[in-house]
Parts: sequence; structure tokens; C-alpha cells
Amino acid sequence: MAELEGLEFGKSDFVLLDEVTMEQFMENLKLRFEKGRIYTYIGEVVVSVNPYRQMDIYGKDTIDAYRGRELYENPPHLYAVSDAAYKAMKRRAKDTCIVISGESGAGKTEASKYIMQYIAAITNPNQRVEVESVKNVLLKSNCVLEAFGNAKTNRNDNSSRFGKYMDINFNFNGDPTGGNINNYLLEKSRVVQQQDGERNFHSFYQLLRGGSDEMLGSFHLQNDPALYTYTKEGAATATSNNDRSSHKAVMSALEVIGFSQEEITSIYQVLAAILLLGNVQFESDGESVQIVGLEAVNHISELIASDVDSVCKSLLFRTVATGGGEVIEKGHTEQDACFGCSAFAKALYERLFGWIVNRINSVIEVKDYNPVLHGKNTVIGVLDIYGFEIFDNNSFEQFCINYCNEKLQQLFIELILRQEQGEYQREGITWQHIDYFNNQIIVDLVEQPHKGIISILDEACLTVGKVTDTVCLESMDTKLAQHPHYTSRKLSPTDKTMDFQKQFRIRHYAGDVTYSVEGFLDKNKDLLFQDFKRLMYNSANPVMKEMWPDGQLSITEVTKRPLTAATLFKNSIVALVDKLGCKEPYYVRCIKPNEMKSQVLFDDARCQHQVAYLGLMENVMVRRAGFAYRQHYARVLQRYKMTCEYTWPNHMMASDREAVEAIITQHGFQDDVAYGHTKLFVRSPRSLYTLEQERAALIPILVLFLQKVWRGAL
Ligand code: AOV
Ligand code: MG
Repeated sequence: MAELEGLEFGKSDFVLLDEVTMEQFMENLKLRFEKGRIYTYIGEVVVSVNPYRQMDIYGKDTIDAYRGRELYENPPHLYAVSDAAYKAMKRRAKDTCIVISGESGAGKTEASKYIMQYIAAITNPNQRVEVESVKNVLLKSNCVLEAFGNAKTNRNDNSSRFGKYMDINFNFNGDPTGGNINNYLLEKSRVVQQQDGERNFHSFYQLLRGGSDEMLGSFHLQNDPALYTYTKEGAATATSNNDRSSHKAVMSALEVIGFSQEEITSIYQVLAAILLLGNVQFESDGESVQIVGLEAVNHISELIASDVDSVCKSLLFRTVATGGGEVIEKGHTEQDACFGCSAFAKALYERLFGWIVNRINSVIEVKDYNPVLHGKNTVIGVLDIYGFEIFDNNSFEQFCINYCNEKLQQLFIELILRQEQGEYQREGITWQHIDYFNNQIIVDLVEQPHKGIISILDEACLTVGKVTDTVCLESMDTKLAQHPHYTSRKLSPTDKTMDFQKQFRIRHYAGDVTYSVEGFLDKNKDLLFQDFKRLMYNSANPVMKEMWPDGQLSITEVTKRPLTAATLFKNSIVALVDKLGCKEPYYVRCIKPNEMKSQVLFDDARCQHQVAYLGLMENVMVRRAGFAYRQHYARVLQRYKMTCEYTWPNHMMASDREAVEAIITQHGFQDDVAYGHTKLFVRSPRSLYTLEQERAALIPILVLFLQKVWRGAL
């Protein structure tokens, strides 16, 4: 209970509020933000408000202050939960995870970086070379993944456009031995199109602005993003990132991680090929389609180590198998050619990103680990995934991202309750039930087999013939008409805020989002002509070939319909939730104080909305209804034994528990606590606060006493 800051900074744990009302909660949150206290607890959950400025709270001194300490011994901090997760992992051999949630721009990615830095700083005290190298790769991988997976959006200059879950493995010493990164649904549509005011992925601008003249020359590029269709929209958009210096940092990070020069060059060649693909134009004379000017295609073929004829052929024709098993080449319409070209550009980027992640994983995977020799291999997982998004124009990507946030909210509800319940049961203490808004109904709306939106989309994608987005919307309207969290213009004709043909609305746990169904089916089908896969598989560049193993199949062998994008995403999120569900969870709940990226503005309404949908009030209630604090007897004794005559300096009782009972009884707190099998449970934080104050008052006296003993005066 971090009351060490003094009351002028507000309550450091929301559990300490006099009354659990939204008003008091907001007052406290605001006061702390204004006083520069960006972290506050709800028990073991850290609530964080984005300060939008560099804070002097992440240095070595702070790390030292938090290392190995209990949560309530210091002011609230990310480092304290990181340490708690680390201790649970090390002392109790528990797999733990830190789940960071909050909307876009709330500070999740920054938090995940501080957590990683903390774990890196407190481990490997003996500086063993192999452990240092694992740590280094884990830290450097952030820089690379951000370059390729982040972009400037209207909400966040450095928005993660992919989800990241990183497992860090530890040996019995508690030192990192390796790790694994899972990435989720990269927003690849950004490669070919961005909303007004947004940019493509950072990597493109970094290459164009930071690449050496020699490198750009050999890639047939010029150092101006305005010259390329895919980067021109974002070319003039300023960000807080310096693309040039970031390029250097990424190149050096790639080297440190262990990418070979050949691999690094190949990565940038793929980027260059994508930029040039964006500039390829098609024209039709009514009969057939041609490419306008062959310069770009020549350069592309060189970059992807193919020949120009094969590149042209893939852009203009597709191979199809007829019913009779015959294989024919069918010329594209101009529209098909454009569609194919941008699908190719998006797929190139997605494969590149996936390959980079796999390559990093191959470096950090735990090798030669023998559980018999080395003890149990334990894990801390850190989840930093895109936050809930409400844009002006919400498409398939927002639909997936918001579904993912529903799943994580579900997990939060389930784990917070389950954890509490489990702990009370284990310790033999009675538990009171608290009601939550359960968002399962929204999760079902999206993912339920046969009836949910994903099923309806998949069905539309599988239907032979031309099913349009509008037809699919009609089907949703029919099947979901009764659902309380779904609506559309057809179902609410008076609601003029929605387009009849194109939009539907979901009442998410975090707010209403209107989605435009346009492009949903194409994005869900995620069609890429097999010809492009073959083209890349046949590349003379072994690195690129490796990115396209499925290109070896001929068209007659490609019989099975691939799973749709939404179903693949759903499966990956279900697997993620399963993975998190079996670990001991720690939560960081991030709040974005305003839309202006201001370091002083606390927008009450925006913040209150986030507090409400994150379920923070219920979280406080659960903590308060039960016992807000719990601690192992030995730890309680060690900390407070000086406050009781029967326990100082040592107790003579049969067990630590009895000694703790003596302390509690001496202070008259017996009605405020319960004795579990291994832990003391304290209902009101005040009792602990009193103990803390008494201890703080006694320490100077104790120090004087010890000094006298040392000097021989006593
Ligand atoms: P997000 O990860 O939650 O959004 P970020 O972690 O990228 O948000 O934070 C957005 C910006 O806020 C950062 O680029 C920093 O400028 C600032 N910021 C956040 N946390 C801190 C902090 N602790 N100290 C200083 N500045 C901070 V998204 O990835 O868009 O959902 O998809
Ligand atoms: Mg992020």
C-alpha cells in the first residue's frame, strides 16, 4: 500500500477511496495526473495515465528501489508489477503474464518497453555472456518490430499496427534464456492505402529518408516519399520520429540480432519492390491489358531476383484450372490487374514481417534446455496488442481489433474473478460475489458458430457467384436483427447517422462503433493469385524464396480453400487467450488523458468513459468487498515484527502465523483480518497503513539503538 507519497498526491490505491463512487475515482485520478503521479493501483492492477512527456521515473535509481520489493513498499509503478510477476515466476516457479490494455495511444507499447527494460536490468547479475546476448536481442527486437509494424495514425504517431505477445523464458536462476514472439494480424491494407493524415509503416519512410545514396541507387529509388504512390499521402505528415536516425538504429539492431548482410539487403529489397509496385500502371485497349512503361517492372524483377517476363506475366494473367483439369492462362481485366498488384504488395509486406518475426524467434528460441539439469523453464509473457479503435471510417481491421479487445476484456473479467475466488478458496476464506457487465454477449455476436458475424462473412465468401458487401450486410441484418448489440439503418430506419447500404453498428463494451462493410469480403477472402506465390518461390534470392514456401504448389494442387482472414484471426486470438488463461496474470490498464497529446489536459469525459468501460470501478469493488491485501505470514512478520513486543526481535511462538496473530491482536485489528492457510488477509487498507506508519516511526529509533549497540554504548 504505497501511502509513502503523502496525501497531497491523492490515494495511491483506489481501494483506499473513502467511498467507491465514480466521482471520487475521477477526482483521485485527475489529482494524481496533475501532480505527475501517472500510476495508481487497484490492488495489484496498475492504472496508468499517459503523461505525454518524458518522466524522470525510469532510471537506474528507480529500478534499484523497486527490485525485490513488495508492491506496497514503494509508490505505484510499472516496475512494481514487473517485479511481482518476476518474483512469482522465480520464487514459485509460476508462469506469469503481464497484460497491457487500453485504447489506441493510451501508452501500452511504452509500458511494455519499460517492463522489458526492468526485467533486463534486474536479471543476470553475474553478467553471463550468453544471458546478456539473449537480453540484448529481446530489447533490440522492439526497435525492428516497431519500424516494420508501427505507423502514424490519427490517434497515435507510433501506433502498433500488429499485436505482439512476447514470452520470455527463464532458467532456475531467474535469468532469461530465450523467448518467443507471436504477432497478430498486421494491418497490411495500410501498405497500399492510408486514411487522411496517416502514414504507411515507418519502415518505408526510414528507407527513403535514411538509406544511403548507394543503397537507394542500387534499389532504383530516390530519397523522396512523395514520388511513390504508397508513401506520397503520408510524405508531408510530420511525426515525432526522426526517420533518418531510426533507419540507422534499425540497421544496427538487425545486425545485433544476427541478421546477415544478405538478409538485411533482402529485407530492404522487398520494401523497394513494394514501393515500385505501387507505381506500376495498367492500361487497356478494350481487348487486353498492358503495363504502362516497363521501367518499374524491370527494377522490380531485379529486386526480387526474377526475370521481367515472369513479373509481367504474374501481373497480367492468372493461371486457372478448368473443370476438366486443364490449366489455362486467363488475362486480367484492368481492374483485376490493379487488384492483383496491390494484393501482391500487401502480401509481400505481410510475408516479410512474418519472416522477420520468425527469424528473430530462431535467434532467441531456447536451445539445449534440459529440465532435469536446469530445473523448470518458466515464462513471463508480455502482451501489447492494438487498443480499441473508433475511427471516422471503421473497416474490417477495426472490426478484428475491437473483437480482440472484447476477448481480452472477457479474460480480464474471468481472471480477476477467478483469481480472487481461487485465492479465497485455496486459503479457506469465504467469498462475496460482485456483479460485472459481462461482455460475453458481444463476443458471441462476433464469433458464435453459424450465427456470429464472422460466420456470416465466411459464408458470403464461400458462396459461388458475386456476393457483394451489400448482400452480406443484408444477410447480417436478417440474422442479427434481434441482437441487442447489433444494428443497422435497415433495423433502425430513423437513425440517419448510418448509410443504408454500407454500414452496421456494434455496441461494444467500450462504445458504439459504426463499421463500413465496404471491402469486408475482399479483406476476409484475402485472395492472392497463386501466380504471385510461384513467382516469389522461384526467386533466385534464397531469403525471398524462404518467405513463400506455398509457392511451390501448382494451381492444380491448390485445392483446399484457405481459411478466411477473420477465421484465422479468431483462431489466433482464441489460442492467445488460452495461453494467457493458464498463466498468473498481472494487469496494466492504460488511460489516454486527452486527444491532443497534451501533457496537461485531463479530459474528464474521455477519461471517465475509459474508466467505465475498462471496468475499473468494478475492479475496485471486488478488491474492497473481499480482502484488499494479502501477504505471506513470513513477510508480514519480517516487516512488522518491530511493532509488537511479542515478536521483536524474535518470537517464541510455534509458527509465523501465530506471531502475526500476536501483532494483529496487539494493534486491535483482529476484526479486520482473516487468517488463511499461508497468508494474512487484510480487509481495510487502513490497518496496513497504520502498521506502515508505526513501522516508519520506529525505524529512526531502531537505527539509533543499533548505532549505540555498535558503538558499545549499550
Ligand atoms: P499505445 O501502444 O497504447 O497505442 P503508445 O505506447 O504508443 O500507445 O503511446 C503513445 C505515445 O504516448 C508515445 O509515443 C509517447 O509519446 C507517449 N507515451 C506513452 N506512455 C508514455 C510514458 N510512460 N512516458 C512518456 N510518454 C509516454 V496503439 O499501439 O495506437 O493501441 O495501436
Ligand atoms: Mg502500441
